[in-house]
Parts: sequence; structure tokens; C-alpha cells
Amino acid sequence: MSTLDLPGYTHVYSGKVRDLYAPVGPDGEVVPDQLLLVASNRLSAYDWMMSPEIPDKGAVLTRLSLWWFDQLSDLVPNHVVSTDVPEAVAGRAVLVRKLDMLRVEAIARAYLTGGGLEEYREKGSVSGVPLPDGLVDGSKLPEPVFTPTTKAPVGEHDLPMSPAEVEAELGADVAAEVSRLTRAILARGNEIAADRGVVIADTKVEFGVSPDGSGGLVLADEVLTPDSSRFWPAELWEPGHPQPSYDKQFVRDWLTSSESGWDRKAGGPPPELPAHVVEQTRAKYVEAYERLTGETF
Ligand code: PZK
Repeated sequence: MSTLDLPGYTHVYSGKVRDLYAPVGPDGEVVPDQLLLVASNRLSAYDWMMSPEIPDKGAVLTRLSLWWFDQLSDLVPNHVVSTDVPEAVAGRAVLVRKLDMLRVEAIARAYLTGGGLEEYREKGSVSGVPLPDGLVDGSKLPEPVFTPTTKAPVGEHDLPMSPAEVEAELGADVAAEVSRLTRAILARGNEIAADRGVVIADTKVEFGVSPDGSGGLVLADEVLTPDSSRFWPAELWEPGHPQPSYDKQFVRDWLTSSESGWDRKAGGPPPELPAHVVEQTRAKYVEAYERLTGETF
């Protein structure tokens, strides 16, 4: 993975699709209260990193996240400090307040699919919330449900957390606030997206608190992007079967078609994406941005 040489910053950590850098002060000391969050153009599908990268993906996600932080600012404060960042990452990086991150993946679901659907089929409930009979893949839930998971290390999969486990980790008061805010963020997201032809099935958000212990929860990371959420084109929403993913569908469809020649079950890496798949995927990210914000990318 390419760690960039950014003037005034030192690399601290890389995830699958994002990189963290720490600012370095004039004395050469790391600035302790800020981080540079860089969104890459990397894309993963079926747990593999694709090659080549998707041009502009990092910039689309960064701009979308910044736009959502504004839309949500009356609900929750956020970690954004500045978008004045080094030239090499202009448009796809944000300087943020360094927080103590909660050790819980805060997920809310407004529609039933994926792991939530499996749990519903087994138990008739999701994360302890009883649901009506007769729901199918893609059904809209009566209201958003909080379905937290653990934060697994890179390469491992997150596991569902029970309400008791979340309370043990965060305390009852913070746990209740994380649940309330996560559901409110998804509800607000869907109020806005509904007018613009996008369904936000579910989303994962991350909260932190100031290291000095002052103040309440702060919304961090990226928010309501195609990487942190399931976006569905509203005109194609039809409960009863898996919905096409807004962003990765061209990649998944090509990888599983005879054209790619890839045998997913054989365990080997996927082939290079052809230019037309890269371009169609870029176009879907841009379309999601433009539909939601009403702005040209
Ligand atoms: C923080 N991540 C996610 C994983 C990345 C980013 N404001 C903050 N303060 C402290 N830590 C984080 C944040 C934020 N946002 C975010 N991990 C820690 C993450 C992998 C790569 F670039």
C-alpha cells in the first residue's frame, strides 16, 4: 500500500480504503490533537482489493461526507477541523480532531437485508428488537433499528453486539445516546435521500469523545457514503430479493460473469478490472454524490 510523503505529516495507520496521518509541528513533534483522514481510490469487493483503483472515488466520498456533516450538524457535532490539506491529497482528505473512539461499530438499519435479514429469519427480531411477521429481503422496517457490532481488526469480520455488551463497553447512558443518534442520523439521511431517488438501507457511523473528557459524543470518520452504507437506487427498490448495490454492482457483476474468468471459490485473487468496469463504477459514485447533494461533482 502506498503511504504518501506528505509535507508536514507522518503516516500512522492504513485501513482497507483509508489512511491516517498525524500532523508534525515546526519542532518535529507530532501534533497530538489532530489527524489527517485520507480517502483513497481503493475499492474492495468480495473481500479482495480491486486493481486498478477507481479515479475520484476518494474525492467523491470526502465531499459527500462533508456535505452530510453539514446536514447533520443540528443533531450532532463532528470532528472536522479543516479541508486545507497537502496538494497531493487535495479534495480527498480532511484534517480532524483526534478523539478517543468508542469501541463499538454504530450501525442502524432502515431496511432489512444482509446480516439483519438472517437474524430476522432465525429469530423474528434484529438486535433484540422484535419485528412484524412477513418481512422479506429489502423490506422497509417500521423505524430504524440499532444493530451494533464489535470493531474487528483488519481482515477479521465484525460480530453483532447484544445491548448488554454495548452497555458493558460504554455504560448505559452513552450506549443509549449512541443508539439514539445512530438511528436519528439514518432517519435524517433517508428524509433527505427520499426526495433524491436514493434509499439508504443501513449505515455504520463512528463516534468519539474529546480526550479531555469535556463534551458529549462527536461524529467522526466518514458518514453516509456508499462505503459506510448500503445505497439503493429508489426506482429499482423492490422487496423480495437482494437489491442492486449502487456502487459495486458493475464490479460484482463482471467478477461473477464468465467474461472475467474468475473462480471466486477457488480462492485466488480476482483479475484486473477492465477500463469499462472502472469507468462505470466511477460514474455510479459520482451519480450518488450528484443525486444526493444536487450539486455537480
Ligand atoms: C480514527 N479511524 C478509522 C481506519 C483510516 C481511518 N477523529 C478521529 N480521532 C481518532 N481516531 C480516528 C478518528 C476519525 N475519524 C478513525 N480509526 C481511528 C480509520 C483506517 C484508516 F484512515
